[in-house]
Amino acid sequence: MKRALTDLAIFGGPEAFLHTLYVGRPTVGDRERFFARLEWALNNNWLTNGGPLVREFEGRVADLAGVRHCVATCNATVALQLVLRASDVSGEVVMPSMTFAATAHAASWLGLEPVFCDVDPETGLLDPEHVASLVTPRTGAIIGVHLWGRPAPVEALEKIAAEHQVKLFFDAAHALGCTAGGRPVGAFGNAEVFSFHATKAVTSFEGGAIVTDDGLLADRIRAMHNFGIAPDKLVTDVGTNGKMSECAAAMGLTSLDAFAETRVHNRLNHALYSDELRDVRGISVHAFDPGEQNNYQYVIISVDSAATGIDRDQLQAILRAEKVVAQPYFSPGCHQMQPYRTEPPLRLENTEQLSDRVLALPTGPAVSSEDIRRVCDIIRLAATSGELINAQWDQRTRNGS
Ligand code: T4K
Repeated sequence: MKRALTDLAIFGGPEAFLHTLYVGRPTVGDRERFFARLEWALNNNWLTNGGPLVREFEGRVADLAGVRHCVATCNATVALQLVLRASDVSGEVVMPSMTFAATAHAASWLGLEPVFCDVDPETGLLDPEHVASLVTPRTGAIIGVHLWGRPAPVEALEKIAAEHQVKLFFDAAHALGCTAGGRPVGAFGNAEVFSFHATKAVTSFEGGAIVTDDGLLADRIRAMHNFGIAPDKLVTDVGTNGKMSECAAAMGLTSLDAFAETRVHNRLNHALYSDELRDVRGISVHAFDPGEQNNYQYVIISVDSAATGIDRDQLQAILRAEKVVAQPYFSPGCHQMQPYRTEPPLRLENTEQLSDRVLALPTGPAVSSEDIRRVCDIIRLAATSGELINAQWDQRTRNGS
């Protein structure tokens, strides 16, 4: 256990971990099952273009989301593009700035204009009042993001979308298996999009899925993700290649098999982080609504530098030196990123404050209770030694280290 500043690796102490701890280690599940599925796909001589494993994966994701249709894709970014294009969205798309760049890129890549909205300062979720104020005749769609697996204010957004007759989609990249008002994420708005990237609670190496109850939209997306080829083999739309392969589906199915276990592990990890850090002034663990289901794939802390004396970036550097790779999800907000910056700068006060403070800590089945206790010891020591750290930090900077 580290007790003095000199114990911290950043000030010359030994690293706390032999092996690096990461946010979002892949949850591959039972390797034998994965290899068996892969072998089966190879024997089946069918590797992509809507093969049986992809169809099975789509069925299981649709069931989990409680919807009628699912189209699996090569990733969630392309899935978002497909949804927007297949829905004939034009003009502006209102979305939170507090999200991964992919949400904005998906719209921008199609020539649509992201209009960034502020978020609730506590939850990081879209502020419906601000959304309503940004909807104009140029608005083609609203994209809500279920940030860190917490459901966006779906009812309020559905009301705004209906009132203004604009399309509503949800970026549910973080929210597989989560609920909003007790209903599974997946069935809200016109369509929702999941990610099965390597770092997600369920992975297919790279992968995504569009889920919807709208059969016509699903048919159009299914054609569009396969070069615009309709079931009668005629090209009916400008399409792209957004398909999921059988190999990815084999991984996705195997990771899905392990999802219940992953979720329990993540929930226990989240509870342990919350317990361990409860009394640390200036550090708060973002809580999830106990009335909803969550996948707990992200453990997000907020660093109040006025209370700790150190800021989020310093804490991230201190952890990094100990071989703990924490991630500032998401910082900066999209509106402050180079492609989206404006002059004069757009100010989104809550997003800016939140994105300066948040840090995602390592979790997932690869992270044990012992790991978490050790990470929390480091955070506790750092958060209660702000003044001393800053004195030495200046010294390090002057020494050029
Ligand atoms: N919408 C939202 C709200 C999203 O968060 C995302 C993706 C998307 C849309 C788009 O989904 P996809 O098109 O990707 O399906 C990562 C992921 O690349 C990205 O998928 C994810 N969100 C985002 C939150 O995280 P980076 O740049 O932080 O990745 P990287 O390489 O720094 O890795 C993150 C952590 O995971 C590190 O601690 C290392 C560890 N890691 C990573 C990989 C790739 C592993 O342990 N194993 C691995 O294989 O973006």
